[in-house]
Amino acid sequence: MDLKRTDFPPGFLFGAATSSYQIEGHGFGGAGPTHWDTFAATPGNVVRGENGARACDHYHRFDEDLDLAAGMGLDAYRFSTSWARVLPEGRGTPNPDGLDFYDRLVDAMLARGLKPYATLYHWELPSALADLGGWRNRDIADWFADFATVLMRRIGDRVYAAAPINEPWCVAWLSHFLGLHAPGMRDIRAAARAMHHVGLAHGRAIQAMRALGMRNLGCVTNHEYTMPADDTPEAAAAAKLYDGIYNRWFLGAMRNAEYPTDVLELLAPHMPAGWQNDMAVIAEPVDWLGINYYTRKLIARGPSGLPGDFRELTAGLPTTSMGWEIVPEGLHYFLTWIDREYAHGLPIYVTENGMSADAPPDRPADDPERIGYLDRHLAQVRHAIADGADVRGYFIWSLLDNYEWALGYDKRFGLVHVDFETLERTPKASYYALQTALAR
Ligand code: IFM
Repeated sequence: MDLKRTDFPPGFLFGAATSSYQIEGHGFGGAGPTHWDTFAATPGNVVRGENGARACDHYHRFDEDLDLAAGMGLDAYRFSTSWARVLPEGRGTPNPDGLDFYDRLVDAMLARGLKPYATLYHWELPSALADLGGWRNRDIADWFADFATVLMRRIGDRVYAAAPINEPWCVAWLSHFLGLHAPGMRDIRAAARAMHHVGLAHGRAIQAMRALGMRNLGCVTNHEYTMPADDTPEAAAAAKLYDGIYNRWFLGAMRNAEYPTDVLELLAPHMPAGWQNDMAVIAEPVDWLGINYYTRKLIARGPSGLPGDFRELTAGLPTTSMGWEIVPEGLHYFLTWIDREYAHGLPIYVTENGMSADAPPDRPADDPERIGYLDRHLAQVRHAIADGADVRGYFIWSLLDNYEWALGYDKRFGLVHVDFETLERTPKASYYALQTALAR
């Protein structure tokens, strides 16, 4: 790996990211059922019907996992908290074991010198709230703020930074329009409502955490570098709308208190009444912006010709084992564009970047492609900083191989290999490459 710590400004943070349902083992510790458990139990949704009941058993092995994170020389650890572990019914009586778990987890990070970066919600909605309409129900904003209060009353004094929701696009569009994640809906009215309520819940949770005196609060959005698949006006229009839904909707609302007009043309008929009155709450001030970046998309109009129906193409570039084209310059694009258009002086963190890679079965810790991927993306981070973007940190997805949602346990994003039979952890070559680079 070419990089060394001193290539980055003093204080630049290096971290790794994970999420609760993907690693903890949701079956342990009295967590309530979630919409991911039922989505996975419904045939056809998840490869082999796999779920997060055991995952990496981080619930019992977090000391070992945090030793690995600290042993790599990381400065920070980005984790998420399970709503259903803290409040098994989504509201009402907290689960004492759930609160104790996050309490111990945060202390364990601090004991190892890792700054805790908490995300309140990374996709496992309590089933009791899904039964009430989940993200389609406006009340979710208040339920979520109450969850934020219950949890952060316990750990908020020690988390270094917090963000309410990971990747609002996935929570809303991927899950309610494309139907590829829980709750697996394909309905434009459901999607429009989720697109709005996710932002409202974000704003209400920021207010709730501020009321507890917390600082260093942010938002985390995911982005795909979008281009038309060909020179036709249809492809240009499709790519523009895709970019609006994916890249401009949430940042527009959270940072500028407005939705992009091109996307509103599509969604306005399906939005909840009075949505305009919520924009100030959605745009509640934050202290930093987090961006998750993995790939680009070449977009053409979909077969139905309806707006919102897209075809996604590739152009033969090298891909990860997810089939995602590797386009590091997209990271530079987003860091500089977001710095210009949405940051308004706030620092930016790359809160997720990384790749899934298959390794030969007899050498599961061999991952030269990941070393190359990280090197090339970190070079783009440096380039963006040189171009004036205020980037303060970089988190690799992910510390461990884990549950990759609808793709089950096949896709391996970890710096550390996990044997899902024995649960043995083995640092990969990329782990050691980073360890060396960060010590330089
Ligand atoms: O595994 C996911 C994570 O949950 C959210 N961001 C993208 C990752 C890779 O798909």
